[in-house]
Amino acid sequence: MAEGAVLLHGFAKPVEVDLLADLRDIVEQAPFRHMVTPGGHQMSVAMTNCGGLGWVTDRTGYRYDADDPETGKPWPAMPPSFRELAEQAADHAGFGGFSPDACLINRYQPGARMSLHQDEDEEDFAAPIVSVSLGLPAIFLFGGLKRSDTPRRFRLQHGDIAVWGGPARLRFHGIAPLADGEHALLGRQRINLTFRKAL
Ligand code: MD3
Ligand code: FE
Repeated sequence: MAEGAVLLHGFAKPVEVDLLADLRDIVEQAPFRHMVTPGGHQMSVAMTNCGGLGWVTDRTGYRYDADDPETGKPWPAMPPSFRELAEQAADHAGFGGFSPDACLINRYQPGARMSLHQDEDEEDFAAPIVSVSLGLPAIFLFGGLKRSDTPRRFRLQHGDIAVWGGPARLRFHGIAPLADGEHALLGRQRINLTFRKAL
């Protein structure tokens, strides 16, 4: 896709059933919610987390927190099915030794989008980010290092994994409004898992 960005087409398909079973358990403990940005806008994407740290936003800002602000309890643990897949994908992409401490789980229903942004709330930009796409396909917008750089468009499909490291790590990116459709396993939604080393 670009220097530092590797797309592993269909890499998650062999373990899709395990991922979805573990996702159900996580969402029972830490339900999806629409968080509010520091600017006061409610996000169209619903989010939850698993792992030692979770990404949260509210009126006070963006941060990683060990506890779910809705329940006051720690985020559910990162299941081995999630961790092993992310570590194997990072290895395949040439980023050996990746050890994520956070997994942000995004749920897109038709019309939900994520505007262009950089992921810069992590301590160490040397670690890559691994993203797993499940369910309905989405158009991924891949920009440059400046917000004004015109993004290229890539289609991310069920089972695709992308690894973003090196010079790609701080590129602007987003997701175009999700088109409606029906996925055999997930119905009318797209789920994206992003594995990060937050600390
Ligand atoms: C490129 N999520 O959660 S994943 C996010 O599909 C996020 O839900 C999108 O952007 C989604 O922050 C895109 C692909 C992705 C994730 C992190 C990146 C691409 C990236 C970090 C740097 C460059
Ligand atoms: Fe992002």
